[in-house]
Amino acid sequence: MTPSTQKPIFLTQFLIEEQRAIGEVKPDLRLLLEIVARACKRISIAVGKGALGGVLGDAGSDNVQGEAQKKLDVLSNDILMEANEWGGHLAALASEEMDEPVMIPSQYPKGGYLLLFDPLDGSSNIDVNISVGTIFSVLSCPPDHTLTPCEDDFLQPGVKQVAAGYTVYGPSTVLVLTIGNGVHQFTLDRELGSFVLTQSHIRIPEDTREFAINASNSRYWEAPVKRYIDECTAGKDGPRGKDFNMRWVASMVADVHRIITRGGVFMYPMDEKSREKGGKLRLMYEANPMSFIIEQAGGAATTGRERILDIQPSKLHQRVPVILGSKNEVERVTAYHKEG
Ligand code: P6P
Repeated sequence: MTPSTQKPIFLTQFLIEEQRAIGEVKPDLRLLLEIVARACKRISIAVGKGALGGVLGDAGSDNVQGEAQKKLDVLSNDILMEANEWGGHLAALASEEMDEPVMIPSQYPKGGYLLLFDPLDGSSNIDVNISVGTIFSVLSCPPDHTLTPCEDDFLQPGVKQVAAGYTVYGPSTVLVLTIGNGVHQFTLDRELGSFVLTQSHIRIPEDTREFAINASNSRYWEAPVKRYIDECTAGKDGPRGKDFNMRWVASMVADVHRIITRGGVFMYPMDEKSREKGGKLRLMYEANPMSFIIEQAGGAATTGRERILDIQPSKLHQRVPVILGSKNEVERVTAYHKEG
């Protein structure tokens, strides 16, 4: 699509037309996604100010994960909370930055959805001006719990997501979204203050020559991962018969967006360093939304041993190994795990 020569399609119009396409017009879901997008616009503005906004550096507090919070972590979380508490679409929210799910304040109406988010993923990159992002996931609240939701209501496998998306705050601010009928990209037009459709029905190449992993952890990797990476780095003279390239931004949103854009495989596998915690990345608001998006774009997402979207969660902040991206590469790594 050539945006400059065609009438722009804004997020609202797209969502209305998309919901007609899948046969069910759910105004509440559309309005919820529009609210999240507006919150991401505000986060984009705050992130974009950098040192001029007085929001760089540490907040002087730790989050539920025991990680030092950046000022922008706290601000982004506040923006998403404030934007979503009054809309009437949610029964409750959950965030990487908060231990417990947050109930909708009593003065506001409740709705039938549960929203989970990592308000500013990759925030350790903020102070060095590298892309960061917001990741979000939408579940339906059990109908008999919308007035009295509890943590267990969030513990649904990723296949139950009704929507998922991320916004990457990079050279441009890009929202990537699925409501179960393909993956679509919207770029923030800063003059209009609106997200404009810039790519629809994105498909990830099934093969790739690019992998993303934090290679400093190689001494902790399991044998199947070592085998896969060694084969990639052996290049065209090795068993793969082709050279590979490596990228690692240390910001999942940026690494996944590169894969959505040109293919590749992203790996934060189980390793001896993170085994005790179950992995590095969080299932509910990192792995699940990203896996939904990747699968909707024709890719694959596993822990190395099982499909991520099939995992039955046991805890809100549980962690999992993640291998996702170009289908044939993810299936190869998963096959190596099966071979042991
Ligand atoms: P490491 C960011 O903190 C994050 O959760 C992901 O966005 C990213 O992929 C990963 O951790 C980076 O981890 O160990 O390379 O710093």
